[in-house]
Amino acid sequence: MFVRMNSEVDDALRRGGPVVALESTIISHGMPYPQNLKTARRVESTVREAGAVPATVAILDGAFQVGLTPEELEQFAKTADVAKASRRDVAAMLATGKPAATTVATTMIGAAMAGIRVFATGGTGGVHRGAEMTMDISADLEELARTPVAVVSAGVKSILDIGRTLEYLETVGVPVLGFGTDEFPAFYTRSSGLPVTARFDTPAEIARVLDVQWKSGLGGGVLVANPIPEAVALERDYIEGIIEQAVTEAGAKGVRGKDVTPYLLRRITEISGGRSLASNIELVLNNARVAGEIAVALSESTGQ
Ligand code: PSU
Ligand code: MN
Repeated sequence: MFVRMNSEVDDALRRGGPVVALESTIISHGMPYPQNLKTARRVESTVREAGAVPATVAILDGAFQVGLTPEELEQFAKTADVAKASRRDVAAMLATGKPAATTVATTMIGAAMAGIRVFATGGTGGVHRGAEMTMDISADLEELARTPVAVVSAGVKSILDIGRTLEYLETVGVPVLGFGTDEFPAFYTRSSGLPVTARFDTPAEIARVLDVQWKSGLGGGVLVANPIPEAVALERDYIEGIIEQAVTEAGAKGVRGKDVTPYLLRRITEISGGRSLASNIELVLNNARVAGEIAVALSESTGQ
């Protein structure tokens, strides 16, 4: 009732074919126009090249729309004031029929409603630096705990407290699978010094773990951590300096609540003069490819 699929996604799911969900907040609040639109289109093509059907998710006309038309994609890329909807915002958005972009948490909700098991993004939300004072912890983490979707990301940006984010995921029982890595990646850099739950080197092995997670009744989500390609990774000291500046500015300006993450993402792009954006785009494409391959492997092994 509250989910609508385009016909391509619907057909693929009916025959047990591979589908990859994609989020819309990364388009509306995560990257500037026009790079956001160009990236969203390239991400969809990358999923197709891997053999899966892309399904960008957003809230439109009182339902989760799973699979956007090119015009709808453009609307989310160009409308500066489109709302960002996390779990707590969903009922109000659906009831009023207002359009909203979906975060990792709400894209997982829409994907699960549609029956999609694999989702590609850039980075997820997590425990913010200073959360011991602000209690700013992304709803993405609780969603990972409860909703059975695998999220392929390049780890989390160090705008967050990566150690506490992993502690939280451990507490709520979310497997963090390293794709070709023993270490949890830190978005712009390949390492964080912190271990993943388990390492796997092929999409088929990841698909097998997902199948066990869900068939065994363990349920909930899985975070697949896929490091940024070496060639486009940034130097740790360079990006850390920029992130610290952005976090300090956000504190001084009193930025709060759902505005914190979009503010930091925008400032990091501005301060780096677009250098961070180029890396961000490449890691998202890399995640889309790996998610496509995992979706294909899952579909081949389980027909879902
Ligand atoms: N981190 C990024 N890029 C993003 C986001 C996070 O590197 O675009 C977006 C995602 O949509 C994520 C959301 O789900 O920010 C988290 O927001 P919050 O911290 O308010 O939960
Ligand atoms: Mn928050």
